[in-house]
Amino acid sequence: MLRRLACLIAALTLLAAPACSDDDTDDVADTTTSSVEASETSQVKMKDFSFDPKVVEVPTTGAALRLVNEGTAAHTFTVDSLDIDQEVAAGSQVEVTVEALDGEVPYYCRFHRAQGMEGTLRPKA
Ligand SMILES: [Cu+2]
Repeated sequence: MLRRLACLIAALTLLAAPACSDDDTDDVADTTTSSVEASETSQVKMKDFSFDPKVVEVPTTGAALRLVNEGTAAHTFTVDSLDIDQEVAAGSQVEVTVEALDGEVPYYCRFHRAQGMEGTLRPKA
């Protein structure tokens, strides 16, 4: 995440940063090719500026989450404790794998957390 942040800052400074594109590709691959086998797919909608549902239940086997951005802005699905930081462009969707949880963990959108764009991942009982 720090590397991405540094990359972002570099991109903003230079207004163009072709050197950063490799890093972004790697991050996407890491997130989408996780070794965890998910048993079911849940959908999390991203809007301007909230998640639906706010509380996402994750089965003990882990889950594939389809992130659907229905908003007009780019959003991220970010879970610090699981090292997930997935950006989803407006109008597109991305699937991420979430491993089994020991307890509730917060997730949020990096761009709009201040607007209350956050939620909770909860282990399914
Ligand atoms: Cu957002």
